Amino acid sequence: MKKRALITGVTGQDGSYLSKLLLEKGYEVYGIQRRSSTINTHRLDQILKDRTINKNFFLHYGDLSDGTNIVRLVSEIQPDEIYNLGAMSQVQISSDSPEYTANIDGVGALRVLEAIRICGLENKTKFYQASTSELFGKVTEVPQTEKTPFYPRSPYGVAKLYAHWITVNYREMYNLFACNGILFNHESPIRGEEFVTRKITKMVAKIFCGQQGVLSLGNLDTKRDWGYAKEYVEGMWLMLQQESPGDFILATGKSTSVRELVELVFRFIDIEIEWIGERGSLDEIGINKKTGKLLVNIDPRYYRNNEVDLLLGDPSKAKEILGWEAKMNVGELAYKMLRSDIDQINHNNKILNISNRIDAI
Ligand code: NAP
Ligand code: G4F
Repeated sequence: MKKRALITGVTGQDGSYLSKLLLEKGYEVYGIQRRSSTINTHRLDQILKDRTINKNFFLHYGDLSDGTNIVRLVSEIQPDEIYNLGAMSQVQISSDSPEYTANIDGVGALRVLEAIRICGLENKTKFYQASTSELFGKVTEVPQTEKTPFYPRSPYGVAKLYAHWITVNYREMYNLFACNGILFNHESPIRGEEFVTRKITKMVAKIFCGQQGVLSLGNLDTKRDWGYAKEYVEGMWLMLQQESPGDFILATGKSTSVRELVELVFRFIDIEIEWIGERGSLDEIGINKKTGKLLVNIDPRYYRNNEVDLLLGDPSKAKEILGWEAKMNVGELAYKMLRSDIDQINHNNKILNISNRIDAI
């Protein structure tokens, strides 16, 4: 019998990488897809077109707000593993929709855990919760470990805090094999375009391909621990393959500011950014040092009321117990994303070389 995995959030960045990984490992993969008026499966196109693996891949309509739907799917599929990746995952937007975020990101996890219990699968189904470094919020220590106290700073972070603790509670109350993956930011060429890394690589790709544009950003001086999503989904899987369940940080152990990331991505296209104006003010701009052309400005709409200033994870526990370690550094990651964004714009395949200065990072 093939192992069966059920994935919520299958159409997202992590859902698509995890589906591919599990299919390659010989699983049957069942994904919960939201009904939408536009097609939302573009990240799954490769799998859907690949005859060698798509026969083991099944999509079902559902939603984390719909408890009966989840119970029915869990009852029909009888999964060995459930990965709860579905979420309203944009931190800033969670302030516009705090109640929805609590319902999906917080209570949604409870609905999946209850479905396991209602179906009597406590001894069969292992559960992974997509927990997050946003829980550390206003950090109380650097770097953050599994023992660092939580201090979330957004409706997203607070909703995820509920999901995190209800997962721990179901593990302790019902002896469920339930793990929280406390993942630091992880990106890829299929990262959502409203996240800062992809926003930067997409705009720099446009500029490189001769299109007009200025990169409008918020706070340039926040720092994130950015890793490669494809490596992180392997860590999720490893958590569910251990003898006993637990909570694990996945991170690179290095952090970079938004400002540094902007500079490095522009450097790939041989542009050096010069910052002008008071550092950290709304008037600060970034220009092309050689030509004086405006390339970066600050838009207050992207500033956050409750900013999380610095995230830096200590992944030692994952290394020691899971044997997991991040391999790709932020420079290689940014290069990969930029290359992919250029290739998407450059349909006629004109050869466009960007300088690969990863070594300089
Ligand atoms: P993503 O690309 O935004 O994907 C989120 C997924 O959740 C999408 O498939 C989305 O469906 C689905 N979803 C949204 N609302 C839903 C609902 N009401 N019911 C069911 N599904 C719903 O996020 P990601 O980057 O892959 O992240 C995966 C998970 O890890 C999320 O829970 C996120 O909060 C968490 N996380 C991410 C990071 C990171 O850096 N990427 C770090 C820590 C934790 P549509 O495609 O229809 O929108
Ligand atoms: O790319 P971001 O929107 O990611 P953020 O808020 O760190 O959240 C991501 O990582 C979390 C893990 O720590 C996940 F749980 C969550 O689901 C999501 O995947 O913003 C990164 C930083 C922030 O400090 C933000 O203020 O970049 C700063 N920033 C500056 N200008 C911007 C912008 N962020 C966005 N999205 N857009 C800007 O223009």
